[in-house]
Amino acid sequence: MAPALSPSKTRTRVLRRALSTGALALGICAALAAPAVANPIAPDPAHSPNAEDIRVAYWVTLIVAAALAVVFLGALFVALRRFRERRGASPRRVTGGTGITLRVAGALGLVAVALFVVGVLTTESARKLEPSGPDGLTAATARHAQVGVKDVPQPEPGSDEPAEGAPLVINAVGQQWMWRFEYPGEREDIAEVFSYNELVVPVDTAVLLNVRTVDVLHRWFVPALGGQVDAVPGTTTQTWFKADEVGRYPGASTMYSGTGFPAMRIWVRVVEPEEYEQYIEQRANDLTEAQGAVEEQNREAEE
Ligand SMILES: [Cu+2]
Repeated sequence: MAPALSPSKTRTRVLRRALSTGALALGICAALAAPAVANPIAPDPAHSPNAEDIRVAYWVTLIVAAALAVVFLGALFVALRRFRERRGASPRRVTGGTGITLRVAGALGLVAVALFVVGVLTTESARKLEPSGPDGLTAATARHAQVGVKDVPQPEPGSDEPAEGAPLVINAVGQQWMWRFEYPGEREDIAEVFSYNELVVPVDTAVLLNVRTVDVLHRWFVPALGGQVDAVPGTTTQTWFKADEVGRYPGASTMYSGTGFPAMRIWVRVVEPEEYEQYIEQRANDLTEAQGAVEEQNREAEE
């Protein structure tokens, strides 16, 4: 006959069984959910150097926070077990001097300072525009960038020649409730080439966005291509990206801007440089044609 277990041992056994059943259930749920959500705690995969910086900052912060949580909760459980009240004995009194307090506070302070430094470095790196790569559009229109510039050759003062690696400068104008994209380049018949909601850009090319709004506050956010930036009435803000892969990246206006806000989506279609140039040509022809048709109608209306 097995010896009768003490009540505390029975309790430990029940607790252990409950914990392992719970862990098993969680594991099964995670395995089943995995195909649906690639990684539920990770941000979208980065497809631009600045988005990569943001990812690094995210993971460093998450891992440090998780490690601290594990260490402190572990210490708490150990302390609870070790110093709990036992039958027939009074709990041990434990006192810690200022020495241990200062040491723990010092260590935590160092962790906080280290995180702060990582944050400053990654933010600075994410803000700085990188030059276009060898597979990008080389005939990019160079204009002076107001954002910090990381090794981007600036054009000679007074020169119209674009510098190598210079960014493609595009206006992203928010309005209730869509985005209008204005592409660089002189045109004869139309003021400019523009598109709505879908921005088409060449791959491996630094794209500098002048973000504006014609009405209320909007916010630009394409997670795979960098951080969020506000479109503020009366001013121009800038952000940039350099897409590393052809594809279509979704984004959204992430600031509530009125009843039509949910429809205010963004798509960035990244294509090969030749395809970009074809797109701009096609768009220019379509717009010229549309403008001609409108002028024709106006003339007819006047007659
Ligand atoms: Cu908006």
